[in-house]
Amino acid sequence: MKSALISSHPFDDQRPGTSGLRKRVSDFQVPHYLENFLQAIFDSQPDLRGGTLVVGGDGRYYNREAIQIIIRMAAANGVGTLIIGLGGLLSTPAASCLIRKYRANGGIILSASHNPGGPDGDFGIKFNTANGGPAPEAITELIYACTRTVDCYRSVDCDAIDLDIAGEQLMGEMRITLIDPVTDYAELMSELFDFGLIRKLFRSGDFRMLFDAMHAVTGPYAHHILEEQLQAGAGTVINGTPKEDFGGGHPDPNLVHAHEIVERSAGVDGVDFAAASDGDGDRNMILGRDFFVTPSDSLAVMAANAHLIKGYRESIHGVARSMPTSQAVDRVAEHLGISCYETPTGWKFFGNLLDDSRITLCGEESFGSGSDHVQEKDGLWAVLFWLNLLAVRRQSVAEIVTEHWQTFGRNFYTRYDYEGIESAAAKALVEHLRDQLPKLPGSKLGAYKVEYADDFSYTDPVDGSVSEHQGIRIGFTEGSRIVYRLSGTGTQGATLRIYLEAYEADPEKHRKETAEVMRPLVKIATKLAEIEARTGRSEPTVIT
Ligand code: VG1
Ligand code: CO
Repeated sequence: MKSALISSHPFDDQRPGTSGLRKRVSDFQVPHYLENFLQAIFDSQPDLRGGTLVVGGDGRYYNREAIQIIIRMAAANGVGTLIIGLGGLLSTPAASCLIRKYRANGGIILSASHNPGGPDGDFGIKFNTANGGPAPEAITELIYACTRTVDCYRSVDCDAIDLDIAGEQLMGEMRITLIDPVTDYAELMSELFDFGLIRKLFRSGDFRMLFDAMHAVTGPYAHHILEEQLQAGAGTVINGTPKEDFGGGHPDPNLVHAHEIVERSAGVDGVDFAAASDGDGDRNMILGRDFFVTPSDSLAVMAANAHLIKGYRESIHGVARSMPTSQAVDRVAEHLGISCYETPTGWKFFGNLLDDSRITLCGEESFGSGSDHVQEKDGLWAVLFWLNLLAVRRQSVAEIVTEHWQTFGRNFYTRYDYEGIESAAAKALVEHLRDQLPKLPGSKLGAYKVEYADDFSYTDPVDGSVSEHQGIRIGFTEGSRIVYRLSGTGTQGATLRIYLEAYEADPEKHRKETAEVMRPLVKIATKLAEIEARTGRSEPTVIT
């Protein structure tokens, strides 16, 4: 089979963001655009030559075409073995699981996560390293540097591979293995959680759950694990067939986009437990009857109860959260006498801490949590963790969380997103905030006194690498916080995120509405950043 060198020209917009390179589908369809980025991966990762590469995606529009391009370019770039999920499907955590299990040299995951799909939607590509985790900044920067000079790429000319037939085949000297995307992942889950006990919970007859796969990749995983292995009953999984356009929806598991399970877990007839996952299966939303568990609380509850769960019974080494995530888990860590790390947004920053066994559990406010079982956040894992916990404690979700608050206090939390604002205005807004930082400490904003104000910088404790400008933090003396940062996953204009947190120790006040508690902080945050004047927006696009 002959490998050809095809000439192209460098694109200047291929710097990966928070989680890989994300663009409109139409951008990826520009001739040579995807190919150039792939060549940059192959050029910067010499271990892939003769090595093993895992490939799969969330099934969105252009997934199959992109995989055929990867196959041809992998063969031309001397990859030894390609492991591909049948049908081109792999959830992000399942890809991480396969990279680790089969000791691959890396993986390529095709996904734009929770961003909408379809011909007019988004597409994305992420490179994961041999530890199974998202490439750290040093590597994404190297890939980016390569994209700046790539003016040709290698590919072979051959017929498309049938992605729907399991088994092995050869393409020239490269071995291609198409494997069931669910099997290995499901096996790992059964090692971590007490499937017998969860089955008992479902058999008891007084426990009902719903899982919304949002027409995205977790459908097959959830059908197999929840309905077949755990016998949760047919109909437990809704929207369980992956569609190229996610049924026209927005595969983002939050109260707005996963509203069907919000409705079906409400009221006396509501199910006891409901959950959803995103496009690529790494996010999760957890609901009880009439009860929403914030992702920050979910992480804290998991840490406090890990000793009750089979795979975490021995001990947890430590925990980590992204900087904007609420400090609920910090209080648990303190109570347990374990370390708690605060990292920049994005899973790649947990990688070294997990590899170095400094942490066992970690999470982000953006509906992501995970552990050292893989090197990615993991939606179904979080759902199974909660199921296992409910099976052990035999209490409702609401009871478990309110008891947690009684012990540790409650961190009220909310996030305001202003999507699609003009990039220049967003940049200027952040600059304006940065300029105010030196004079803020000690000053009063409303009824609050500023304790610290900074632009978050992180020094990785394992390799010493420094990541600057990771978000503006303003902390108040009584424990509340305001955080501002610009999203690194959007594809149009800029998205400003404002994260607000307020701590309340008094159980009498835990039942208050979040919106009510947050009102004074919202006022301060929007005024300080001059949101309306600078962006023309009086309201955020989404509140979570
Ligand atoms: C967002 C979230 C971040 C998450 C990232 C990828 O990034 O805030 O916590 O790690 O998405 O998640 P940003 O830069 O837009 O705030 V996923 O599920 O898209 O892989
Ligand atoms: Co995702």
